[in-house]
Amino acid sequence: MAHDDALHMAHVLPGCQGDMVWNFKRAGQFDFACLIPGHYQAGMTGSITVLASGH
Ligand SMILES: [Cu+2]
Repeated sequence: MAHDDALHMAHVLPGCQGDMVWNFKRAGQFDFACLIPGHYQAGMTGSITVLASGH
């Protein structure tokens, strides 16, 4: 994944929502995590599956 765009992360207050855009160059399974110190260790992580597009 290319980290060349400020839209790839979002900071939101508790109970609020935000938007971000991730552009994946290939299909696959990718792990993601919060970059705030201690949050990864606290389990603020996840996994996303990117499917190949039909074109
Ligand atoms: Cu966090």
